[in-house]
Amino acid sequence: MIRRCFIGLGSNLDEPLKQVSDALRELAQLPQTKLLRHSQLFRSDPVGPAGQPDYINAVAEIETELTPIQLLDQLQAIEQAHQRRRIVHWGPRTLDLDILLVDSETIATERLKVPHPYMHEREFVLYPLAQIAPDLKLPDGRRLEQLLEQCPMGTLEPVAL
Ligand code: A4P
Ligand code: MG
Repeated sequence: MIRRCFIGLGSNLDEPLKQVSDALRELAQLPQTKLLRHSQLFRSDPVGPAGQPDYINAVAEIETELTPIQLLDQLQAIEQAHQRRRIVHWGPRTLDLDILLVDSETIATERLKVPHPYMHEREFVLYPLAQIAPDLKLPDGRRLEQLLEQCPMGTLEPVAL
């Protein structure tokens, strides 16, 4: 079975632009997986604890034969390879890979919650997502367009590379 998934990428430590660009290449190399497209890279102020560096974020769309848990395992292996330091919740990180959506499935287990619980209110997820999937709907029927209306861009800006 092939599933279409959206992955959120974020980094604010150790050359965030390189962390996210490298991670996009690594997504493309996952087994049984095809990288279909990805957004531009975006810069924004941190959401959460203040005093941490700016973030770089992007969203990627993939097609995969991996199960959602297998995909999570693979993403966590990539995070580990980027020497992610898990210190503070919502704190600085070298690389954060979130599964945003898996087709129109809803998953509510201890290890995996899909849609990602905060995606609908985060400008650094919604605007990159809109670049690659403007007509997207969440499993609960809400349209991306609607969510964007309630989510100002704030400090988010595309990075010119
Ligand atoms: N997990 C459950 N559901 C998922 C999912 N859909 N995708 C579990 C990925 N993982 C999922 O993750 C903890 C556990 O969540 C995993 O072991 C997995 O089993 P984590 O990434 O270590 O935890 P965390 O990052 O400390 O917390 P959380 O809630 O994931 O933080 P977020 O939501 O990732 O937010 N500001 C800007 N501007 N840009 C950012 O990217 N990111 C954060 C982190 C805060 N502020 C930010 C940004
Ligand atoms: Mg996370």
